[in-house]
Amino acid sequence: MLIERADVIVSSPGRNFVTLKITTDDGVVGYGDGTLNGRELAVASYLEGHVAPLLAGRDAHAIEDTWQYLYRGGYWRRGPVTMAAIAAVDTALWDIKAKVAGLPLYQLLGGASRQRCLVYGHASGQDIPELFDSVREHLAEGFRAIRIQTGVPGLDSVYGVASSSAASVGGDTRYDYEPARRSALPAEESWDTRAYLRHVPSVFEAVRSEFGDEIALLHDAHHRLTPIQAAKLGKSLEPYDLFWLEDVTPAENQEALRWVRHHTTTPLAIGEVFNTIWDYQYLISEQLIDYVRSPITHAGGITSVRRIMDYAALYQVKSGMHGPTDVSPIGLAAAAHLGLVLHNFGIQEYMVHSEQTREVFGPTHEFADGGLRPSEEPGLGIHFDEDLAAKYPYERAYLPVNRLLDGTVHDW
Ligand code: KDG
Ligand code: MG
Repeated sequence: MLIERADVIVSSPGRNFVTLKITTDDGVVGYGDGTLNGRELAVASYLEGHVAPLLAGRDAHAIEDTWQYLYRGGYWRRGPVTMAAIAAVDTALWDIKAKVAGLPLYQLLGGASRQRCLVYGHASGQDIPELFDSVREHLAEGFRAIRIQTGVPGLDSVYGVASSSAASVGGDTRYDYEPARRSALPAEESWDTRAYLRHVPSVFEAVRSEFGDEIALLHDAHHRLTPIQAAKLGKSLEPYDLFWLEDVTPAENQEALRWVRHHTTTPLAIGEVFNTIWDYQYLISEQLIDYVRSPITHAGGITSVRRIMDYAALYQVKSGMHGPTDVSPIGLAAAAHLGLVLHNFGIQEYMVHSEQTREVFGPTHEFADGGLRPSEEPGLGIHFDEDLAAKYPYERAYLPVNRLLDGTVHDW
């Protein structure tokens, strides 16, 4: 069975997505996600100009060979654009293979190790009462693990905290928040680390005393801290028994996490901006992290995330794949299939996509009892509606930029 063609579809049902559609000479169609938030057109151009022309005529079943052909054969390795493009191809080929086999993808990957993948949702609020409402909504929906983000006194807006205007995207009753905003230029937000460090422990204290010890709590520091600030935060959150503390320092300086580790037993998660196994080699072998955050969409697809997780298993490091709205329902479906199989699965992030997004992608995975389970349909279980997607053309959108109070551009 040969690949006949590969088509790139950029659409914006509620937000921007890059979707790759691969069609075989037998007429089997597979879909892959290559969405790179705020840089979507770079992946689309990489796929259209440099990858799609190489795929026609290749054996659709030779997934590993195609992965190596695109990764090693392209000479230029790694990087988010390259690895999102390879991820889109890899995921679409797994979708095809499973459809041809007549099996849900998880069966081809080794079969289920659990009933469903534990997920965490995003509760947030500008202040404690708003946050509590959001936590209550999540509990009512069945979430057992919840990420907690709040506004910080003195700061106008904080990334990751839902604003009521976001509810207009797609018309859902609940909408977590949209990481990127549609605009010609990125929004600029101000940031004050000292105010943040003072505030966060009091938030977790309030949440634990209101909701008890059973619920798993997570927090994302968005790479904003120096090693010693991160160590202080980890230590100050120890009484609240976090499931994890995410992205405490910028991911580039990996040695920083050793400093954090020296000071705290709060579990650490990192890697949503990493894209290959090489980004994890040191962190995992030195046992500086507890959870791998790379999503299938940004790290070369199912083939390479599986490889990272098998390596991580040697060190008892677990998965915690990135799952914001900028990972499309295709990427999320792939994560649900792989997560069901992985022995060292930890947790899956699950931000609910807007209704518009779900209408276009037609996902069939199900959320129940605090977890996701892929459907039993052959393949990924995605029913992508191309005609509907065409009604939502790309709209420029960016993640916000953070500035410190003195005006300096900051990490985030
Ligand atoms: O595209 C970037 C966002 O998806 C990211 O900032 C969200 O940090 C995030 C998370 O953990 O979901
Ligand atoms: Mg994050």
